[in-house]
Amino acid sequence: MLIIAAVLSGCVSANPKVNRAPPREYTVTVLADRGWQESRIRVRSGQVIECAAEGQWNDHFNSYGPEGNPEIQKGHFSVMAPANSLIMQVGQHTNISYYIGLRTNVVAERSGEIRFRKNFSLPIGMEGEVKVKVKICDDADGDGLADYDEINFWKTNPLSTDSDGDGFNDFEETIDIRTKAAAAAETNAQEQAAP
Ligand SMILES: [Ca+2]
Ligand SMILES: [Ca+2]
Repeated sequence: MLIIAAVLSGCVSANPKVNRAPPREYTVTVLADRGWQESRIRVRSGQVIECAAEGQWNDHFNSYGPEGNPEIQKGHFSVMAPANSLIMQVGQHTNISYYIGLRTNVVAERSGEIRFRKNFSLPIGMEGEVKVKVKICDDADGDGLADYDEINFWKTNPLSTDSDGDGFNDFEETIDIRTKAAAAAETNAQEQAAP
């Protein structure tokens, strides 16, 4: 019996832990005239990295936002992404890059420090900067909703991808709620605006 208890407790400790702390938030400046730029933000494998970027990079002819130039695709960093767009890696010596653009959520495939750069173009003659708001969230059940938001906002189970067991996962259900809430707010505004 003791052996079974030991094995069971081993299983329990292997379960994902729910992190009740609010997400960590940072702002990172990414310069146009540099290569990879370290952020000093470390993530663990499985954490969700939420990025929202704004600002502009310029050369003599054009300005580019974080979404880059969609007419020219470049695949120099193992991701096919618009030229002059914002891209990210987790750690050095990785062959995985992520296209960030204006707004993207990434699940870290490994642990390490995240870093950013402008997708391939010659940095010479370019200037400007893009600011990236970065939010690091734990997501114990891997459903794309942060533990903190599940506990405090959605009131869903941070250890279940389908809290009410109806076959629709929590992420899909919260998208639905968000859409309905936005529509209701719009209807309210229209009703109030009506004479
Ligand atoms: Ca979750
Ligand atoms: Ca459900």
